[in-house]
Amino acid sequence: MQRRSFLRAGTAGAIGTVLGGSGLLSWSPRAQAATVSHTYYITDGLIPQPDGVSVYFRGFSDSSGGLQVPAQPIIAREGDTIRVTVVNTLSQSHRFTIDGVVSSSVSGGTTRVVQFSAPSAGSYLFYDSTSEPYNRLLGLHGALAVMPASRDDELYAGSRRFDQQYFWILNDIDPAWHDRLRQNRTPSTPFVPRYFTINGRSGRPPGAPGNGDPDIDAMHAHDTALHGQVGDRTLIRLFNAGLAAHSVHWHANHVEWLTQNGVPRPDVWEKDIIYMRNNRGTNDVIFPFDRPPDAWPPVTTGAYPMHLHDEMTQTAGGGLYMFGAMTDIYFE
Ligand SMILES: [Cu+2]
Repeated sequence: MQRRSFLRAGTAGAIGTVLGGSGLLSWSPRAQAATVSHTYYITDGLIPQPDGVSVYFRGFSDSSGGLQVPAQPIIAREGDTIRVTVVNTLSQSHRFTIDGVVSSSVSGGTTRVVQFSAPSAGSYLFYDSTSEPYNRLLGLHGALAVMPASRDDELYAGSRRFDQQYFWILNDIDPAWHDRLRQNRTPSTPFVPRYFTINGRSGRPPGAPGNGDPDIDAMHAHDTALHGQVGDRTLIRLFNAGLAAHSVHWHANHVEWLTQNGVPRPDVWEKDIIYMRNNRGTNDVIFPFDRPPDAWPPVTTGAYPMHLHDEMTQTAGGGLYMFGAMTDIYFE
């Protein structure tokens, strides 16, 4: 196996702009610390859901005319300075927050440069903490990965190693809440999520509109579906931007569970299901792309699912099955 050092990341649903494709982001180790810059435009708009209903979202987008949920990830290294320019195109004030690292407000219609030192190696959710949790649920969230200073294949110095990495951000959507927030009013009904997304998309099973379209179908999206050959150890940085806790289940292999909510686990367990805490829970795991041990006769290629084992998340619109938070794993 050829060792590959690249990151898979990409755009989610976009409105009024051409999707950016899979957006493979290269990463290579460098001798010097650097300033990593990214500009986000806080925008809003409607994103169609699997049952055809268009729901209001806000996002940290790559252009003033687009809408991206979640934001494009930021990748930095320990020692770097991270410089995020936030252009708030909306009229209300919003924030750029990473818990324990930075929190800066950006008034409506203004631009603010948020500069901070990269925190220690690991995975971080950035989000708008204004009117928590509402703006986070509306889509104002994204991921920051900080690589160790000296290596491009470890999660933190001395961790188990990987060959490629992905970001999976989960969210739960209650359209009644989103509609209420669109009117700048506070939700007054219990939280009843009807859509469940991974990197902003839901599954589209065979026969459904959008099936197989990587811009729409979470089972085929370039930034969610895992692709690898046997031995291509794959780090997955998982984030839960939503209000519901989840149980994440991989088929084919167990994952090596490295961290939970930002803390390295004392023992690396190999598990097929892990718990995702709600409200900004995180996990880092390695999907090892080992030959699927339970297959007979033995195989080295094939497609397997990753889905959540809390059943509501596998539906959309209150019952459409296989239109929820799931993706596929391709042994190539
Ligand atoms: Cu399963």
